[in-house]
Amino acid sequence: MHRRGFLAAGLATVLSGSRALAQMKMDGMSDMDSMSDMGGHAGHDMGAMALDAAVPEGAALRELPTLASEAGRPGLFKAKLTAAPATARFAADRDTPILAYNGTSPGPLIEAYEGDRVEITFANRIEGEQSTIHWHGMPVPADQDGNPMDPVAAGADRVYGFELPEGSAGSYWYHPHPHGRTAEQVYRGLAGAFVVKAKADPVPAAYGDTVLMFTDLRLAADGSMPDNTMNDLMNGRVGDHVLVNGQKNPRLTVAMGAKRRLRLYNATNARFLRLAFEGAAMTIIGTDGGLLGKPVAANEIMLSPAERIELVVAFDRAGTATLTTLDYDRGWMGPGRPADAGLTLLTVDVSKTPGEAMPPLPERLRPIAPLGQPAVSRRLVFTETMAMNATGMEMGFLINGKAFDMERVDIVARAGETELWEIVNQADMDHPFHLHGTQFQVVERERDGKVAKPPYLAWKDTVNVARSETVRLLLRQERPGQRMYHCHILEHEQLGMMGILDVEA
Ligand SMILES: [Cu+2]
Repeated sequence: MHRRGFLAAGLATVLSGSRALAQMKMDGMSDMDSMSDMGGHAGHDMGAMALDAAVPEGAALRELPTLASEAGRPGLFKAKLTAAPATARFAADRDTPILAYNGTSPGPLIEAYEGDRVEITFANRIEGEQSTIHWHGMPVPADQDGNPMDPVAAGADRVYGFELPEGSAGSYWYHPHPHGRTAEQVYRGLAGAFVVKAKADPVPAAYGDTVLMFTDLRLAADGSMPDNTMNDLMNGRVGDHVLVNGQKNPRLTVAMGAKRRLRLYNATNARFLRLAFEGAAMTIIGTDGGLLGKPVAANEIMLSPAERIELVVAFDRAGTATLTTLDYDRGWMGPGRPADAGLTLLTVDVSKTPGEAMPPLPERLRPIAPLGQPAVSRRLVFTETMAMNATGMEMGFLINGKAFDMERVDIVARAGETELWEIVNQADMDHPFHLHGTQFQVVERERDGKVAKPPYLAWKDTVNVARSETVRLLLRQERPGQRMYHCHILEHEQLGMMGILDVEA
């Protein structure tokens, strides 16, 4: 098998180019059905029900365990993260072999402060596989960022060390990024939240601060996690159960009138989460890279894979409030499109008795300065290809016509210079674009000739680029070294939709 491809030997038709893909979608998927017969996961319609193990719902929401610092003094966060096989209980009566950081999935919550130095020893105890830890969204030096070019061998340890600059408070995360194994290591359980706290936080402490990390579980009847199928490689792996902090539809109890600060993380490989809070009022206060300039009321939010959003949710009505999914069509290929709408991810019981009065949310949160005029403009075009080779069909996910090559630098930039990046999606699926090393500002979206400005200025490290859409963003890399940019549907990244940016001092 080609390292970037996958095979569909049952396909009789020779297809090439993304138009062929679109044609297949319109043709009623007869070819794709034969693919799923060969092992493609068909979602909820074909055989999947028989395969599924039931996952119980409704237990009290677990807050993520925090990683304790061993430094014994403020200003230094020092700890160890061990990636290793572990066992989880998702179904009531059987164990699931997973991969875990320090025995838990999601991994332990890391909380540190702006200005802190971080030193984390990573122990890779995954048998026979290299790994890394990528500090997703964080302003860390290139050689500490867990690039695929810097693998940690099975059985080896390494220390990641970096400073958290002033102004870097935000909702980041950590996950593996080894060459060719990222998708599998993440869906088997390796991901955790890293919250950088501000020394002076404008959000009232009375709201609490709770991480809700969404992952996406597929469970076979024996409790195991099935391997990726061809359908997964094409669409990205979507599971059968969306979990919150490892639990299905957990319950949270709050007093009437309570306001809660919630940090929502899409840590799934490939599931798009369009969400609404029924029975409670949402206000967006932050994105990937921290707080907005001012709060923005929202009826619904959209989290594509790897995105985060910070909310204040007001529970002003007694009874039940639910965080539910809405339908979102991200350009599914072939059969087995998962049922996106109507899943309840979290249930909140709001008591009849009012709680203590909550302080108001400030009208201003923190200033965000626009990045200003770019010195350089770049254009990145995303395409999908499908072609026959000697052994079968091969699918490619490309940027500017090229699949990822670890030996090739795709873009050379200069540290400290503002750039305009235009991400053009000419493919048939949405692709969430992620860049390492810095936070960017989305300035414009264009689709069918219509140009729209984003509703608010925000710091982002991941942005969805819908099919046929162009997203323009401004960015500045402050530190030299090699940085990855890629689609955060992890199966697409693995099949080639990634490049290397070399930032020169
Ligand atoms: Cu993609």
